[in-house]
Amino acid sequence: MSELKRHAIPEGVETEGWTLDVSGSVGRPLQLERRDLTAFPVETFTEDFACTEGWVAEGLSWRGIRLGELLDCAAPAAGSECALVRASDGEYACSFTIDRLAESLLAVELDGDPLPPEHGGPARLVPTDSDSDCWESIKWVSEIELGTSSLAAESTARGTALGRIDGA
Ligand SMILES: Nc1nc2c(c(=O)[nH]1)N[C@H]1C(S)=C(S)[C@@H](COP(=O)(O)O)O[C@H]1N2
Ligand SMILES: [Mo]
Repeated sequence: MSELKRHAIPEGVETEGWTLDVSGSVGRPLQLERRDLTAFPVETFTEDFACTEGWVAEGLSWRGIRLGELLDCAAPAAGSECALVRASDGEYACSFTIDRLAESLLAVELDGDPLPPEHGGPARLVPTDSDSDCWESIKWVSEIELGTSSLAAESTARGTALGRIDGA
């Protein structure tokens, strides 16, 4: 298979009036709308995406903003080491070190088209390191909360993804 799998868009996901909050230990909290993203430079990142459920989508070409650019605007407080990235499908959340998050893309295009809502549009967090897990590619990103490493305890993404396998 060479395409992402199509999953239903969960209830409560708002793709029309999308906003992204950057909150927590920042000097300047942000609330961004889709059009605010056009102020940032875009980059392309190409990868094969593999899900632990056993499927692969080859050669995906993501285009979006390097998260570090966004984080700089929010002026992270000294000592911010971790971020919890939340999505609008219920309790879905995943923690990242700030350094890893800064290297990730906030993707708004996939293979040359605007990122479709069924794949997380308008914006999906795409880690750019080679050993990322499928649940870290976060669809419908709604909030990035900066803080200490204690935020990692609030991660639900891994459990949600692995629970889909156990329950299969
Ligand atoms: N918000 C959110 N993002 C998510 C998930 C999810 O349930 N909610 N599932 C993850 C997992 S486990 C996979 S494999 C991919 C699936 O991406 P796709 O639906 O575009 O195929 O989304 C990831 N991102
Ligand atoms: Mo997955």
